[in-house]
Amino acid sequence: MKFYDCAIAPNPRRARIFLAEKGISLPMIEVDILKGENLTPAYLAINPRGLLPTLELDDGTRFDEVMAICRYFERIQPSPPLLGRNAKEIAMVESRQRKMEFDGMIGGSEVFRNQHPDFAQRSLPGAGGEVIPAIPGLVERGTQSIARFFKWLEIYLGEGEFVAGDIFTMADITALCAVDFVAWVKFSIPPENTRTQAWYAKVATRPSASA
Ligand SMILES: N[C@@H](CCC(=O)N[C@@H](CS)C(=O)NCC(=O)O)C(=O)O
Repeated sequence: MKFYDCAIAPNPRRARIFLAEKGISLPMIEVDILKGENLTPAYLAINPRGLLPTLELDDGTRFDEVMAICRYFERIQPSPPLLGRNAKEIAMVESRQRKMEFDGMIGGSEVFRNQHPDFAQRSLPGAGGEVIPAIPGLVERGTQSIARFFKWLEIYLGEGEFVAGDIFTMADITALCAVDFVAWVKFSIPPENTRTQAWYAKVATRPSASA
């Protein structure tokens, strides 16, 4: 197997943390997004959408999308469970994970990509040969998504020790990566969100967080 990675990028990090929690190590192939290596013919032959991460199985099958990669490993190595232990938990992890991804990761991406000069013509991730100019108004909308992200994260953490209940799951991994990602564009956990502050201190110091 091979894992096509980009060390600084937040989505590959979600998958790396998941793998580290499961104790799985894979050969990693670094593809530098800032240098545009993901848009070269060599990488587009591996992933025609130019996205990271991508997993390649020993039989040559390749697929991207963090959740697809995580589901694959959850099935072949269920322990420790990171996507829920029963029907109710599976639904809760899915629901919360998506909200952390949409509000936090995508909100952060809207702000970052629509104001960073390196992405002025690459405002959506990946490639298809198109030019996708930045839309300044999306910085404002992304800002609102990030506010939602912090608001709901604090509410969820009032219901249990972790984002989707009493055990650490993929919902925590995505939320952690989103908190660290939105810091790139100068957003941080509001000081009054004390549950989130305490949760962050705990999850950011797990060994997997530095994966
Ligand atoms: N929904 C995808 C998102 C993948 C994604 O957006 N990856 C970014 C890195 S964080 C990327 O490949 N960017 C390529 C680019 O900016 O051209 C997933 O969950 O894997």
